[in-house]
Amino acid sequence: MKRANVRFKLFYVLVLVLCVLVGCGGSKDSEKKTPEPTAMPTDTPAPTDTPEPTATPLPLVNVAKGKPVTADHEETNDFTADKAADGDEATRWSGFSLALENPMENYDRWLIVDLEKEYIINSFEIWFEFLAVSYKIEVSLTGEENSWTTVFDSDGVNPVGPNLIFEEGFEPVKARYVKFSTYRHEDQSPHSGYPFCSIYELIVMGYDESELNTI
Ligand SMILES: [Ca+2]
Repeated sequence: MKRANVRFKLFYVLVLVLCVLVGCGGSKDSEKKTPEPTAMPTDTPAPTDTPEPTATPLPLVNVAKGKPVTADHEETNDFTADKAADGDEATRWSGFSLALENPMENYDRWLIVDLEKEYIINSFEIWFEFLAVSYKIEVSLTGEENSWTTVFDSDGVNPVGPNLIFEEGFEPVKARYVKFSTYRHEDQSPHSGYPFCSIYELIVMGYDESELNTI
């Protein structure tokens, strides 16, 4: 019996030795392994923007340049109505007012450009030498008395000069005649006006619709 125990112990010791030699403390496979670094995901290529369809630019030009101009008043022969649309920024039209001498005198002055045919227009620019009252821009297909549509009204916000440039846009409209006219806003005193309505250049931006259709 003792011999059996001795053999058993020897066998047990032998097993322990083998375990130590072969690593019975657990399978190497069970050891925690440093996880293999996962490959960095490749960047998903950003979707390329679908290019916006590019609108064909409108062939806007100054359709008032060199066109016939009339006005209700010309200060002198040097400041005639045509000077407001001759394309020369050094020449000007001036309509004289007696407002300072006679506060009850009518401030109103007007100037009309005949574009000579119908255009689609959508903005204007005025190079003032001086103006201290309100003004409107009206358009018409015929130029007749009741045919005018107001596309801009300064409504009391007035370009008190000198040498101010005002540019305004409006909804595109078909027109042949463009009228600039002044008036005294209700908030303006009779004495607030300057006796001149003076414009270096009235620029009207537009295009010929019939030419656009052939592009
Ligand atoms: Ca001019």
